[in-house]
Amino acid sequence: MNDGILATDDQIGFFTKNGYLVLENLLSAQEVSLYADIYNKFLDGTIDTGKNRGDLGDGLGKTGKVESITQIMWPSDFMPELLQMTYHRKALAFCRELLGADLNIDFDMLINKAPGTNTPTPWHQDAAYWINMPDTRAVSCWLALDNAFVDNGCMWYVPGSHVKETRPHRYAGKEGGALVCECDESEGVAVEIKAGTCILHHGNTLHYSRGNSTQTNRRAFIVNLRPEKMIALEREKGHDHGRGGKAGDRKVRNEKY
Ligand SMILES: O=C(O)CCC(=O)C(=O)O
Repeated sequence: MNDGILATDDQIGFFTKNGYLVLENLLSAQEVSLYADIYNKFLDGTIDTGKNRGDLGDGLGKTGKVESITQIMWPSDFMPELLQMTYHRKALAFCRELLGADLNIDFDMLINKAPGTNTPTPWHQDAAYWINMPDTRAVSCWLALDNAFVDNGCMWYVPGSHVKETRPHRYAGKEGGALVCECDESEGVAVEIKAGTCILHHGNTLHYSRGNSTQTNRRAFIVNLRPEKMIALEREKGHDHGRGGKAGDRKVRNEKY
């Protein structure tokens, strides 16, 4: 996966069937180290993200100095050069091949599970957080900046769930916090990956991760893409994924149920 390299038929076939796809070694070890340094500046507040920073695990895990699940919306608003760097460029190029040349980046975010925070990300489909759109093509790129494995909160997916109905969602804990739907590990597969590898999932794919019970961070950098016309539709209706200090504005928006 890099600028101008085609997605293979096997990759497209796997994603179409399963609703997720692993892209090994998207970043080199050197690039991982560069991104990890940047990421740490967001985490330690050197880059102040104000109310774009929130706790996705609010009400789900322990309370303390560190968020149960740190979520920072729109890191590229605070560091615009990220948009021109390897990860965003490769994500855009590959996803256009996977789902269409009209795709663009909708938003980006950081989700970290700090050491010992032990807070699972509840089972959900991203589509539940979003307004219903006539074109449902959507893909999230989940780049690991640490090796991600079961005990520190690697991602789990339910293969094939992206082509089924979006399940009813509700708040998992506090109002404004993470959403959850009925699902459990027996339906899913855990996808352990190395730092520098990226997993793509469709906007309707059921996913989840266990809490981090280890002594090191589990840092993920996420870039979300969809057709430009759908991005324009969202903005027209006032939806911008927590931009401008609204990280805690999470709710069921697909409004089917
Ligand atoms: O990193 C996690 O634990 C959850 C990520 C997630 O839900 C997403 O990228 O849509």
